[in-house]
Amino acid sequence: MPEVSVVIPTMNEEASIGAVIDEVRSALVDWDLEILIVDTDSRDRTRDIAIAKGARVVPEPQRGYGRAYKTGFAAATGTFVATLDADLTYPASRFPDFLAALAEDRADFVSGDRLSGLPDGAMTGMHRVGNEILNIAFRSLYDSGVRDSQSGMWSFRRSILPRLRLVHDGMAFSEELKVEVIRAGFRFLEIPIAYRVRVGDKKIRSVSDATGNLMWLARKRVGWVPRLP
Ligand SMILES: Nc1nc2c(ncn2[C@@H]2O[C@H](COP(=O)(O)OP(=O)(O)OP(=O)(O)O)[C@@H](O)[C@H]2O)c(=O)[nH]1
Ligand SMILES: [Mg+2]
Repeated sequence: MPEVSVVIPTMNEEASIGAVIDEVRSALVDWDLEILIVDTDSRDRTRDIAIAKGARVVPEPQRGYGRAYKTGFAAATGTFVATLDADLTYPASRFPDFLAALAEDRADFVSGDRLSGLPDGAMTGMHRVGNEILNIAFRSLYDSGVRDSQSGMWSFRRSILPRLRLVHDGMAFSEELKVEVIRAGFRFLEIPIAYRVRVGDKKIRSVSDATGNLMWLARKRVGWVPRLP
């Protein structure tokens, strides 16, 4: 059993996936790793590049960021799970700090906080405002101090997964995961990270995804969400 499963969702990320896998490997040289890409029908060289770099491809034909993560988590075998986007935005070099917090039992779930020290130009103004609206909603609905509710760079012990009720298939999965971690009473730690400008085309529809995420936060708060299959 590997120590760490790195799970990366991909959909047409040939411009960056190779460099992301290289960064992950050099950051985690001291750890026994498996790298899984969960791929939804990439029509470019994403899968070939990932295989050439020693990653395992887990196909997930149904679209959705949350769907990809649920499939990836089910396929992971490591003691720890670590995640990030395939677009070179998140600094894999910080994974050792994330894993140290878990291994030293300072936290049960670690999330990268992109917003505390955001470099100029890493996010558009709209993207930033959208994030802040969602963060204010998250903090007030869930009475928590979460700084970056939409971050997608996480590390946690795989053994906590059965305690989390994860149902969302889309972009709201990111906030749902954090809600579930906090509700289950796990210790949630945010580490400030340096977010970078995306390589390749984005896959989100900013306004409709942000509106959907806001609705989901409210629905989840009152329990108006689908049951687990
Ligand atoms: N397997 C799979 N991966 C997806 C899907 N949608 C997005 N992704 C991946 O999930 C990650 C996040 O998507 P992004 O387009 O980067 O979304 P974002 O980070 O919210 O937006 P940016 O800030 O513009 O990067 C990327 O690695 C995508 O390739 C999907 O339907 N299936
Ligand atoms: Mg991204």
